[in-house]
Amino acid sequence: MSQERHFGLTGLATMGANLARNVAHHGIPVAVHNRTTSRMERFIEEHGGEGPLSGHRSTADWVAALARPRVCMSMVQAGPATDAVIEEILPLLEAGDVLIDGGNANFRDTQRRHRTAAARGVHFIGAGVSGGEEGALHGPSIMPGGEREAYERSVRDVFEAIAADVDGTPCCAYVGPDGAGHYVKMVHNGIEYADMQLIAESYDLLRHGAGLEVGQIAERFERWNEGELESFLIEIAARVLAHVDVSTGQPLVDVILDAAEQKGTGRWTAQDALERGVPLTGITEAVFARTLSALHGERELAAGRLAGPGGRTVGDADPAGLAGPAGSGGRDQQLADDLEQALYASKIVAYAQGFAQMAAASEAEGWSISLGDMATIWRGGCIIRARFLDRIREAYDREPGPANLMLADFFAQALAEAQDPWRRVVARAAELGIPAPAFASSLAYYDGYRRARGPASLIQGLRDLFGAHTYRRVDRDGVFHVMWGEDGREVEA
Ligand code: NBP
Repeated sequence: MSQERHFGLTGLATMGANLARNVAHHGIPVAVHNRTTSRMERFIEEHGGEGPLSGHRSTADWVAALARPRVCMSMVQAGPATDAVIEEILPLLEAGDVLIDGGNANFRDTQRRHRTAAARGVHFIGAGVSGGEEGALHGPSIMPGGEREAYERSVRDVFEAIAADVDGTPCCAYVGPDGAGHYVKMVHNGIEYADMQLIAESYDLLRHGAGLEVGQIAERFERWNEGELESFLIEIAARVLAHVDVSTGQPLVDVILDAAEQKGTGRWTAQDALERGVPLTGITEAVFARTLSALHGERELAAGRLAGPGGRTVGDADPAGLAGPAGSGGRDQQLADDLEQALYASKIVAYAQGFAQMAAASEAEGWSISLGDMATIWRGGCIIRARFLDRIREAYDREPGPANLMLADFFAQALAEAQDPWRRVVARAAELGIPAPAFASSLAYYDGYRRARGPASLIQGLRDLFGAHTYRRVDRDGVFHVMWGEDGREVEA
């Protein structure tokens, strides 16, 4: 039985290959497989000597190589490919075996697959894995969901061994039943969208509003990375901005087509928020900003037609449609100085919204997700790892946790301190005609959330007039309607 492997992995593209290597580097025997055999053979040729790795040509041979109860992981493209793999593996497994899907599955698919596997007595673990190819190899953040007992018994040791580690704590924690792990991974990716959009808007405002050169912006990001904004995304933003294109000698950022692509997890996060009735403005604006960026041809047409501040349209000499503050070509030191705090405040809002969404889903789906644990496992390994996740963890570790992250003392104070520069940045962006949808929507959310009484009373009045939709009153219980077409008297509906 010494030939038997403890962990099986199928799908040896970027993520699967590096995860398999990571597991093997920890001395855990891994059996690997890939639909296209040549990819598996190449993998074994290049990495077979790094640890206890064995390659298998057929799914049946691969499953047979695993010790019972078998623990096997699929790391293939999300969607139909994952279904195809599961369909092939399930009949080969026995009751008590564990099947893990580590792809970026939609959590509703995970719930369905969980039911299918459970009908055969197989434990299904839907695990979100973040960190990209480097994370997969050196320590990702892992968000496993499914049957807790099976996870603890058969998977936990492996995942905790290969996950990133911050202060001795692994960036991996059981999230909750069925689709909870993939749900949390989806929100993680949504927050990543908002984070990246805020960084892109900061760059745009520093360059075309404050008048800084690309290299100066890279230096500024490096400096920001030494303070409250310290995070992987700020660090790599500095690297990308500092990079010079070899063939043209220009900053790389000037030769990359400005049309952002997406694989869908941001859109899922926004769709889920709409369905649950959770205000998720930052992430949703980030998704829309990517879709607007993709309308490249239309934007080029519009650039010469639609006027900006001062009636200016975009000319060849000024492709961004801007020439520094108020078109003067000069420096706006105030804007440059304000951006750090504005970015920090907007980032707090993006995380507050994402955590509120996870809380709402946890309640509705009966998952009992520990929000403090989620902040803990995102501190390392994943794309949104950031210094202030420690603060988020502290906020949710208190009992009772805050209804909204913005209400935790530390963040309420941080937002209060940041609000003046934050407001100036949003106002200045509007004056300059530089789009800053994530900054502006975050501020609007903050202002909307802190209003005890807002203008929705008028919306209710309008709905009652045109559609007899009724309204509730602030001074007594009941549902009311005004007889708009008659004498205007109020009746109880
Ligand atoms: P891809 O998402 O590009 O998937 C390629 C793998 O899927 C290959 O092994 C391919 O096999 C296999 N595959 C496909 Br496509 N269709 C298949 C089918 N019908 N049956 C069996 N295998 C099939 O790989 P990746 O970028 O390594 O990502 C793997 C998973 O991890 C995805 O779900 C992804 O969303 C998730 N993820 C990716 C990242 C990242 O940074 N890339 C980060 C976090 C999570 P073949 O070799 O035979 O074509």
